[in-house]
Amino acid sequence: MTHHSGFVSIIGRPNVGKSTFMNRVLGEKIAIMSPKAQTTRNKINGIYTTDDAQIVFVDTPGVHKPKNELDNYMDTAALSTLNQVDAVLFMVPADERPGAGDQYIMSQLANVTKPVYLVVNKIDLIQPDDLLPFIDHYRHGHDFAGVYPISATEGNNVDELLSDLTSKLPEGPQYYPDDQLTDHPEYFVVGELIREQILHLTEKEIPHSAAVVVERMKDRTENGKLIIEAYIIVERDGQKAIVIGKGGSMLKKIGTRSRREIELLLGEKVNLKLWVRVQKNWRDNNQYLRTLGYNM
Ligand code: GDP
Ligand code: K
Ligand code: MG
Repeated sequence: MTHHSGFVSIIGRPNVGKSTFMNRVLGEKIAIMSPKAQTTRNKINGIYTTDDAQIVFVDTPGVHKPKNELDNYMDTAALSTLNQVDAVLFMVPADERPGAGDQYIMSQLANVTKPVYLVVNKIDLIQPDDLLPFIDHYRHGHDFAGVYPISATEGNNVDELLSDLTSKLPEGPQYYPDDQLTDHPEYFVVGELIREQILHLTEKEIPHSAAVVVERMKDRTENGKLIIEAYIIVERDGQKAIVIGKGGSMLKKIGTRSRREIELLLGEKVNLKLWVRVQKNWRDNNQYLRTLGYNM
């Protein structure tokens, strides 16, 4: 039996379900998900391993119009993958009309020589009849290697897409061990799980203004718990007050919920210590972006 391996980039507008799809394929949460745009800020590699293939999925930030240096970083992170991978999944939502954002991504796809698949996600939200004209519209814009209507949340058609994709990847060895799900360090995923709760629990500009830095996750307390110390970075004093909440109530909620997720990820008990820091305009500060791991 021949073994296939390669990198596959998942690209599309914010909120079409890229991270949800990758997590479904991996069977575990590697990339955080939320109904808010810009949930995914970095490229997240998810490693999918079967007997005859290993696919490294590159979950990218949604491509959108840049308003600051962080936005620029996110667009570059997404689009720069296009010619570095062995195949591309272009994901669009079945429940929304094609828009300017999709047109822009299509124009970028024109230069891609590797197979590009059109993945129409969220088919659970529409009537099957509504699908064909929709697909036709995209088909006119690119010669796709395949078209797959799927539901990332319910799983329809995902296996079919995976086996087609596998057959198109180059022959190659297994690069990572069977049980490795991502090549990001654990502290990165831990920081993301904390940021996910901030996305879910806060409103307006806070989700976009917040970053998380995990400073320490090693030593154990006497009762055997892993101590994790992390900072939530915001841009203004007012935001700090909101993230802390009345009598610390919001910070406590963020801490409790993310601790549960971190314990699931790591499979051990955690003592999570959270602080909030103000760093003015960090999203426009290239040097600070680098210290947060958003490396241009
Ligand atoms: P991303 O920004 O493209 O990574 O999108 P996310 O994976 O963060 O998902 C955005 C929102 O769409 C979340 O609220 C998901 O639960 C939802 N979503 C993703 N896939 C599906 C799907 O197949 N069906 C439905 N109904 N919702 C979905
Ligand atoms: K999202
Ligand atoms: Mg995402």
